[in-house]
Amino acid sequence: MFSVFFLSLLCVIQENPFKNRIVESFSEDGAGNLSFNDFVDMFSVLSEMAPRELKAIYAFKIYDFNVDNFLCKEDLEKTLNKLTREELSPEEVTLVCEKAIEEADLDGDNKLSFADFENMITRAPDFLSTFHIRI
Ligand SMILES: [Ca+2]
Ligand SMILES: [Ca+2]
Repeated sequence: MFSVFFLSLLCVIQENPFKNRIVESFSEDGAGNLSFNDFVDMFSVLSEMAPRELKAIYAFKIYDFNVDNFLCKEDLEKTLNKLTREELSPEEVTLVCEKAIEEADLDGDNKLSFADFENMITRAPDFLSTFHIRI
């Protein structure tokens, strides 16, 4: 039973442009060394059954590349570049990220706190339901 979980998780991670970030985010030491418990946590968050709130917390952690607890323009640019596999021009990436921050930034500090991020997610209802394969 567990080996099926394990293999399906490995497939998801292997095809995923965020695999390094995912593993780092879930490792307790932050350096990508997963204990067995980290691994179980990672599976439960990435599975389809994970609660919405938990997925949102981990999505935020994964996209917060410089780990300052905010998603700034640079974090979003990195995210977008990975998601689009660099198909967009740098100008397009910047534009999309600026617009995304503008729309979701509730307190106007030009970066997204977790509350802002949750606001952004509610505008894209299918984001979390597909998070298990899309991150
Ligand atoms: Ca950040
Ligand atoms: Ca903000």
